[in-house]
Amino acid sequence: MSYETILVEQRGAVTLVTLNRPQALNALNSQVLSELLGAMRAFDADPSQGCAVLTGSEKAFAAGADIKEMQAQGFADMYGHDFFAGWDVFTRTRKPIIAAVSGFALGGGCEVAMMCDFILAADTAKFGQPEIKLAVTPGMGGSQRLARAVGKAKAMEMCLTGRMMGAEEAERAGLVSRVVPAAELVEDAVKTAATIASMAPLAVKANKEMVNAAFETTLAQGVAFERRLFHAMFGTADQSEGMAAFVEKRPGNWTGK
Ligand code: CO8
Repeated sequence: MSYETILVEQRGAVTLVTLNRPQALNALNSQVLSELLGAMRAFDADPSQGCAVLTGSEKAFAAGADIKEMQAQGFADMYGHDFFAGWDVFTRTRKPIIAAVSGFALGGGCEVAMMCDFILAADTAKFGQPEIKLAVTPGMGGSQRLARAVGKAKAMEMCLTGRMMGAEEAERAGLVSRVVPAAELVEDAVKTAATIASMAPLAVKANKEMVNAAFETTLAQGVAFERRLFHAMFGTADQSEGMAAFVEKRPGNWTGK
C-alpha cells in the first residue's frame, strides 16, 4: 500500500507510522485520516505485528486539524457528514499504539496523541487545545480525554486559554508516561513497542481492553470486567506456556492461542 501523507515501516514486530505533511506541520486533513485508518487496519490484521508507534517530525507531532480544510465548511457540512467521526475508528484498533510526540501536539494533534494507548514525549513536546483562539472547541475528544488525563482544573485552563503545556508539566500532570531526550524519542518508542510486541498477543489485547474499560465503567463494573478477562486467560495455551516457562526458568514461546 502506498501513502502520500504518512510513512509506514515495519521494524520487526513493530509498525512505525510517521505523519508526513511537513509543509503543514502534519495538520490532519481527510487524506491523513483515511490513510492512517488504512495503515491501522492493516497493522491490526497482520499477525506478524504486535505494537505500533505513531510519530511526527521533530518540530510537530501534528499542529491540529487542517484549518484550511475546515475554513469554508458550514454547519450542514460538518454535521451532515459527521466531520472527523472516522477518528473513532482509530480508537477501535485492538493492538496497542504508542504516540511518540516531539514538538507541537496541538488541537487535533493533541487529541490523536490522547487516542493512542499512551504518550511518550520528547523534552521538546508541547501539548495544547488552542481551538478557542479560532472561536471553536476541541472536536475529536480533546475536552473529554484531557479532563480524564489531567483533571478538570488543568483541562479547563488549557481549553479556555489555549495555552500550551510543556513535556515536564505534561508528565507531572499524568498526560504522558515518560519524557525522553528528543534525539532518542523514536528509538525509545520502538524499543518500548518491541517489548510489548514480545508479550503473548491475547494477553496484550486483554490488558489494553481492561485498562480502557476503566474510563467507561464504574469501579465495580470495571473490576468485574477485569476478573472475567483474567479468568478467560486461563483458557489460552499461552497462559499454560507462560506459567510453565516461569517455573522452568526459560522464556515463553507464544503461539497466540
Ligand atoms: N492547519 C493547517 N495548516 C497549518 C496548521 C493547521 N492546524 N498548523 C500549521 N499550519 C501551516 C501554516 O499555515 C504554515 O503554512 P504556510 O507556510 O503555507 O503558511 C505552515 O503550517 C507552518 O506553520 P507556521 O508558519 O504557523 O509555523 P510557526 O512555527 O510559526 O508556528 C504553530 C507553529 C504555533 C504550531 C502555528 O502553526 C499554529 O498556531 N498552528 C495552528 C495550531 C492550531 O490552532 N491548532 C488547532 C486547529 S483546530 C483543531 O485541531 C480542531 C480539532 C477538532 C476538529 C474536529 C472537527 C469535527
